[in-house]
Amino acid sequence: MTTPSETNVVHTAKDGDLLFVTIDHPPVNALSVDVRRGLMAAIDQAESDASVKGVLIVGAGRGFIAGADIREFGRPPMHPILPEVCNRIEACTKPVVAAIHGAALGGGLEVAMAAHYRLAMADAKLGLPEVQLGLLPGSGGTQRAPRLMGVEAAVNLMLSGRHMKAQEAVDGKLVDRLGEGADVLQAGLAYARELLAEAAPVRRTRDLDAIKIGDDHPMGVLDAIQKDVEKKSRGLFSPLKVIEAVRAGLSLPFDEALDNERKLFLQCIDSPQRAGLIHAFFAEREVLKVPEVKNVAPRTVARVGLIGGGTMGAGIAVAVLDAGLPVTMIERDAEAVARGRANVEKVYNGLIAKGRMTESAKADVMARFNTSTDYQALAQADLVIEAVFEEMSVKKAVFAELDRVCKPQAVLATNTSYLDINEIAASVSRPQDVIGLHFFSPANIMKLLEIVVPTQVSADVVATAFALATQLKKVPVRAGVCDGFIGNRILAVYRAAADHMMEDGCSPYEIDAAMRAFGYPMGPFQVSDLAGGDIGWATRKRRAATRDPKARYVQIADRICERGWFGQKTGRGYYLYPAGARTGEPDPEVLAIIDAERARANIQPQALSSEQIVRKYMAAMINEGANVVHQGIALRPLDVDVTFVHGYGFPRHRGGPMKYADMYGLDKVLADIQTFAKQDPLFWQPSPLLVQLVKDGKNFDSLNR
Ligand code: 3H9
Repeated sequence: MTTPSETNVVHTAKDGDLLFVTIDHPPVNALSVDVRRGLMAAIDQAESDASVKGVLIVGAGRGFIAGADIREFGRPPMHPILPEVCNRIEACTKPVVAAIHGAALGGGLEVAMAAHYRLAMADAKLGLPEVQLGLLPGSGGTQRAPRLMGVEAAVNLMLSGRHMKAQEAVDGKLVDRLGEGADVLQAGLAYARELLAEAAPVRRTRDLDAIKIGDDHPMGVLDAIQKDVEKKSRGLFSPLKVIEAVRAGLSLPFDEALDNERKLFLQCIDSPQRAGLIHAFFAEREVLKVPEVKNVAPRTVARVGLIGGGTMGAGIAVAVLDAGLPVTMIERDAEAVARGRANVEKVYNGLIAKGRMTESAKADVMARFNTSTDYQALAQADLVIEAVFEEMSVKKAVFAELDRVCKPQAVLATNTSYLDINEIAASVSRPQDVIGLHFFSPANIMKLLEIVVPTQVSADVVATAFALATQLKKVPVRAGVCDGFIGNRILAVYRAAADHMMEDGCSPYEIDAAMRAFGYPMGPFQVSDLAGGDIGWATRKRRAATRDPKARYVQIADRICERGWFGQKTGRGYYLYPAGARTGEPDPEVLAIIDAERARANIQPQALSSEQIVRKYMAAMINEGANVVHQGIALRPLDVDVTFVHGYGFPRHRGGPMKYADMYGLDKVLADIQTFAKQDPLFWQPSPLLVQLVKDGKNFDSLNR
């Protein structure tokens, strides 16, 4: 007999003396206010019906519950709030069983921990990933997880945000039983009946004692973890709040510990980091929604070809091999083929050395890797990625070969980072098949993939590129054709602003330190030393003839390169790297070069504070970001945000440069630009889009919807 529940997203049904409760709120059963009300009503129903002896909670569809409804954060809370729901479930006087399949994350796992017994199917993913959203588990998770798993395991789960598999959760006592078979409802019903038959008691997690589980010295464990977090989390707010909540819970009565958790949770909710991280979460999903992909089936990609076995080509090969696809790499002669193969093997050998791969796993992967000097080997490839030298004539020669050998419908992709892909496409007989796939180095690690869409490309080729990105576990961003696309085009501008500041009076070390304090893992001059100064130098020389003679050009980098100081690989660049050190030391000779250049350019050096450095750097980035959106190179501001978070080390907790601009205030950004323009009006031209938005009182986010 089915009883209608109070909301249409939580259904209750009776099966003998068991009330089973199904959360049916696609796509991921997020705990929106209707679900929370439904769960409250279901427990009320169980309590008021004397014939009910136990309760079983399951999720419909793909999983149990993916957590609180993230879209509700930042709005006034609606009752019942999730902590109330969890407490109600735990207080139930009849045994409550949670049967978990798929995702049980955040508030989803907190619901399960508030139940009295837990079963997880083999496909379950259990986790408390709130820190990734700038939050802490705020429905009792910081108190119940330590009681079930022990302090150390629970804190590590919360701080890492990782997903645990079912067996690990059983081993770690988070879950009582591994479900058998494939049907969560059947497995859950069987377990619940078994418990009822045994007259299993109500077993409340709150009544367990965290101190008794696992660690003899939980305070010492917390101290050690806190030290580590302070060192590594670079100013993140919520990880320390997690520790604070757990620490307080070890000495406070349970209800007071919950009140304290709520207080800390609300501090996290109010933090700008929460706003930045949640923006990043949704932006990463929105970037997948591009017009070409809507209702268009991608082409099948079963075999991938690759031209070029340099660092980039090899990284792409590894990314494709890791996705389970076979790769055929073309190089110009046997020696280059051997080098390309060695570059690929080097990546896997590194993993073996770290104990993260076995020799036999490597052999399995390498069995899918083929090489040739003959383009004919690509005749059956479904998609070919060119990663050769960045020069139009070289690219066109490669594409002429591809045009000759590739089968009809093969996707022909270029990994160029700057060149005009429309021109490449126009050079072959099938421009509709040509697209840009701009990987970031190291291509097997960096998440960003700019999908550059030339004018003549067919929609199913774009759809194929997005499908491939998902298969490679990349974050794809659609970009239009222009010099540098989204990322490198904006980079060129804020990098120039950094050079201006260096010539005007800041040392590269001050600029790097300011950007690290902002949240970057490295400053721009450290990045330059890591990438190799020679690359930028070659580009500058190539562009010298076309550079606007009126534009400011800082020559410091050229002076450093002329000495053969290309960064880490030569032992010095902006920094000194004695005896192969990876962390650089300031170099007095570099400071002397900078002084000499200031004198040559007739500049009286003026110091800038860290805050002023960040303002100028960000103003340049935001202004060019606005231009890129205005000209349709990026579809929306959020595409710029995702590009910078995943390709350029932009601190994720700030959401991306455009989100940062919204939070800082677009009027303030514009005012900064207008001030800087007094010194250099050519460089600091306010973007028309920025001007318009300020005039209309709108922000970038208004263009994301
Ligand atoms: C929390 O629980 C706080 C509590 O401790 C305290 C509260 C007081 N809410 O990722 P997908 C949407 S914090 C709303 O593409 P997948 C998503 O935007 C929460 N919406 O699927 C997308 O929408 P669209 C802790 C959500 O299969 C659609 O669902 N939980 C939520 O690749 C499909 O998502 C988490 O942090 C949500 N919670 O991955 C888990 N989750 O189709 C966050 C997803 O319009 N979620 N959506 O673009 C995930 O990690 C993944 O979504 C999941 C599925 C692994 C579940």
